[in-house]
Amino acid sequence: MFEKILIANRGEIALRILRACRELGVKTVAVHSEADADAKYVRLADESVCIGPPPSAHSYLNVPAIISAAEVTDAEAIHPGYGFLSENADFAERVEKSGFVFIGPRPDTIRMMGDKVSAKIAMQKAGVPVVPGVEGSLPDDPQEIIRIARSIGYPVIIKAAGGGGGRGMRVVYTEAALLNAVSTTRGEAGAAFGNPTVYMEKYLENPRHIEVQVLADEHRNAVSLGTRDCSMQRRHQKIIEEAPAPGLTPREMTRIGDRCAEACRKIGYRGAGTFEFLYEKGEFFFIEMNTRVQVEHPVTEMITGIDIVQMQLRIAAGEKMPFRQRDIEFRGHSIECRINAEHPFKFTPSPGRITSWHVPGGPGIRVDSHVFANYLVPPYYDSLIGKLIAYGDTREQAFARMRIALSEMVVEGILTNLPLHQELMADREFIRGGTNIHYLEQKLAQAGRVD
Ligand code: MV4
Repeated sequence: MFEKILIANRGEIALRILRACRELGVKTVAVHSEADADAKYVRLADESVCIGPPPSAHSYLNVPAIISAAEVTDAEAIHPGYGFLSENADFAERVEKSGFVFIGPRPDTIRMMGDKVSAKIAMQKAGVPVVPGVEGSLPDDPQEIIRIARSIGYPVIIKAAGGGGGRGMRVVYTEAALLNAVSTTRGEAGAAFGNPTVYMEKYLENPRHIEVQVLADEHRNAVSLGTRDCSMQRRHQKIIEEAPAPGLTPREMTRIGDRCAEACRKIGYRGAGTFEFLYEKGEFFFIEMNTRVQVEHPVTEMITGIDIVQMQLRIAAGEKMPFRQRDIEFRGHSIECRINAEHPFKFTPSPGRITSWHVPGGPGIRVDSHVFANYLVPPYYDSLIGKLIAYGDTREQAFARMRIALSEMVVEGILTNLPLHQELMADREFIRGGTNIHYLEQKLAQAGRVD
């Protein structure tokens, strides 16, 4: 195991990584912006280095500053967390070329998954079900584009190869709208991602967003840690996640999990990863792969008993995973509510000083947060201030515990989305399980709460 690693992130995930390090006996270096100098994880870290002014572009995205910090502190490896540089293949490459271990997949794997066209082709080749349609990028020839759309059948969706996470997409319902949509998406993709490549898929109208967590080591062992349902989202920001995805049979879960683990072996994947699927009418369709630890990883930890962040470190250190697929047991149900510093129904950010902070507890409750009373939520970063995670033997018990936890939670001084969570945890349809990716936006629109 490493002696010392650098945590190239902030907020709750920096604290989460720090805790994993402590349990493994690994020393930590926190890097922080000027706005995060008084953060809890900075205090708790063995060493800390200020890497620049508050804006991320000058601090958490400042590659030379982060590499220098690793050099001066003698860190052996860098954990990128999520967001920021976590899926930047050039960063992973710079880290390795500078003689450090990047705690994540190989740079080439990150690069392949960053290009959504090559990711899809690789996964289809590796036996993962993908959205029906034509693989590869769209040609320039208008007649060819029209022919491809006809062969897929309307509605279709045009996506940027360099996009992902909901950026650079356009749904097309008629042939009349097709060519304009393609050229607009191309133009936007070129400007936003420096890559005008686009591809086309059948547009699934009412899918759920179900993902599969995997872990793979450098000794040919790859396992699936089961499914998560992340359909409760607004504008591609997830707000509630649960594991396992409700309503799937254990058989369905094993089947898709095994496909993902097998694909990891085939492509020589290393580390933690997530296969994102759209799920409609009992079928899974791969859309993207995330090559980082995700915000919602705790719900998987709760139902498997596996510490995903510790496993990332152990895999990066070249260790063999201490379990095989048959050793992994799924037990109970877990749900996570993301607590954001924002207006609960308008979703405008609400940074500022938290004057009081009381977190829930009791059986089956976990709180992942870097926040404390008198903490100042900076305006420069995303609004996530913590995650409430509930576990239960059944989905009903996990939900009941989450309702109690939400009722105990007190945050004063800023606005949070706690009232929205309380409403959703009492929502009939959500309680029944299986609501799709449009559910929250439709519910908000019906209540006249949209913008
Ligand atoms: C789709 C789709 C329907 N059909 N692809 C949005 C995020 C990006 N990861 C892929 N996305 C979608 N791709 C096909 N062929 C609908 C979405 C989508 C979505 C997906 C997951 C979670 C939330 C979403 C919200 C709107 C649209």
